[in-house]
Amino acid sequence: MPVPQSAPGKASASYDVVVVGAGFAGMYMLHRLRGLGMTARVYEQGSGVGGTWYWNRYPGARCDIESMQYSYSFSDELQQEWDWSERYAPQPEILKYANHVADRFNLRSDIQFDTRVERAQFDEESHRWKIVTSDGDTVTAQYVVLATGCLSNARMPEIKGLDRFKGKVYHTGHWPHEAVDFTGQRVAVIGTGSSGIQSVPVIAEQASHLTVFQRTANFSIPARNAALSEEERQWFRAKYADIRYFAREVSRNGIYTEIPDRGALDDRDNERRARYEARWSSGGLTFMSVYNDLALDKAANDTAATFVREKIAEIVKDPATAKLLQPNSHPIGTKRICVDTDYFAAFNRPNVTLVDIKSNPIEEITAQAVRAGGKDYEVDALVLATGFDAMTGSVAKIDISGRDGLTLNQKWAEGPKTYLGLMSAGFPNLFIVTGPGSPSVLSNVIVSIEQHVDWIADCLSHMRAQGCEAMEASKDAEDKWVAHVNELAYATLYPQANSWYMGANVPGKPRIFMPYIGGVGPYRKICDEVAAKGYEGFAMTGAEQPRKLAASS
Ligand code: N01
Repeated sequence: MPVPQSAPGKASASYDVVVVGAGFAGMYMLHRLRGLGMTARVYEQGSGVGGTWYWNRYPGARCDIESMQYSYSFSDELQQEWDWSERYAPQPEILKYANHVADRFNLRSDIQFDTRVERAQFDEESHRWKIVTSDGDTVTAQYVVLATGCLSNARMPEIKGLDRFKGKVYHTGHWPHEAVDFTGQRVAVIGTGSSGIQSVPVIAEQASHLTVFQRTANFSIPARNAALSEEERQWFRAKYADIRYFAREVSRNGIYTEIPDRGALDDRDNERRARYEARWSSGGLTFMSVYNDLALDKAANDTAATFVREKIAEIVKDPATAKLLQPNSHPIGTKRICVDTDYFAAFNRPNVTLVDIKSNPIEEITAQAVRAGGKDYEVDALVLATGFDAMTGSVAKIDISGRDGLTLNQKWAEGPKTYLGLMSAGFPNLFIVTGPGSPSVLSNVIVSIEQHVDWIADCLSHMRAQGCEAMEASKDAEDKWVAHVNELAYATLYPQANSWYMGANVPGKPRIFMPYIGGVGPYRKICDEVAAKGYEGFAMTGAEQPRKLAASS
């Protein structure tokens, strides 16, 4: 198929679509837009493609979803030809894959790297967006697609004295491109979410001493990572049609795995233990799919949480350290469960110390130490594994104004409001890929990315066929969707945790459960039905009837 491309070189004037971000979402969006014959410009603040996999280069970074599934499905040739080397791909390999996709589909000519979108302003007369970039360019586009990622805005913790520290400071979400060698150094890791848990065992191998500062103990399941054999790859490849269908249409989380047929309390103690043992041995996120009520029923959840706590006590030799590492503050799975390689065992090493900063908070950072509980822990380097301003952080950094000059930050001041996680009322022709209110971070995100991108591309094609030039979520549909997202979330145990799903990790951020918990399969059906009913809940306006939109919102 001939691929229409926008003029290469300096952005000058106008495009059908401006896409923000060249991660997995932005790249696939560009590919689909070209297929529709639309002109598009992708702006990417990094110097390369890959999004989260471009930035998160910390030691031990790898995907917690199996590589054969954490990959694009839109091209059968691509999925048949790419060789994943391990069950869980390490970050460099995922980045290599992203670059391969960019080259294979010739995407780079429409991507402008090292460029941030600073501002986007909707013009109500022309129904077009005016976009201002960090290099001072102003371009216009009929549509803007925010493919900015859910976990791409690394968050520096507010710790007194951080700027006075004389050693090197690294954030896991913004890791340098050159190799970092901790050999012979005293290193501190602050934070024990997925990034901390993945990096601790690897840094421990290098550092002369590693001190881990833990505020909240986390549940983590062994990855059981291993090299993939050619046989295993071929098994997946032969079954890809079924696997991808299941992930998209049937599963709740975009992962090919058994669907549990019973609750945890339906089994006797020994049967339950045997099931948990089996999943612990096979490893990975699907530990939470042993039973169908682990996210719903506290008593059921307690059985899984107790099992993991017992495992931690078996692995960690020092009882006091084991006790500190046993999570007790939240039901298992209500903070994103971690998947590790030898995390708990790392605390058996003589060069690793755990410091409990829940009971003895960090007071300050001095020129050469982390001071907590009145004690100075002297270190040469600080690793901040303190997470992200998730789901809304990267959108909030762009100054977006819609109808009547209302900014998206003003509209979302009390929490993000979207219809289907795809659009926000008052912001016509602005789409969000895996936005708040969609399954996004509760799923194998590439499955959710492909679903959103396909939906948006089909929608643009429909608008073109109907001669529409603007589309907008109605406020009524949005209010109902936000209520639905909340109702489902509060029927689960998730809101019991101070998680980044709730915005609880960012001081001052509104506490609202942001992702849609109803499941990937059911969510897709809802989106498809909305489209089949002529984009129910959205108002579309043709060039000749511009007032209809304003009246409907
Ligand atoms: O971030 P987090 P992350 N002082 O927010 C602590 C994805 N991911 O980068 O829990 C001291 O989970 C904070 O403590 P607390 C994955 O979806 C995927 O680890 O707030 N401590 C917590 O321990 C994941 O869920 C992979 O009490 C402070 C930690 O820092 C998401 O990204 C790999 C602090 C932050 O944990 C985020 O993970 C990595 C402070 N001021 C990440 N502020 C894959 O495997 C924060 N903390 C694909």
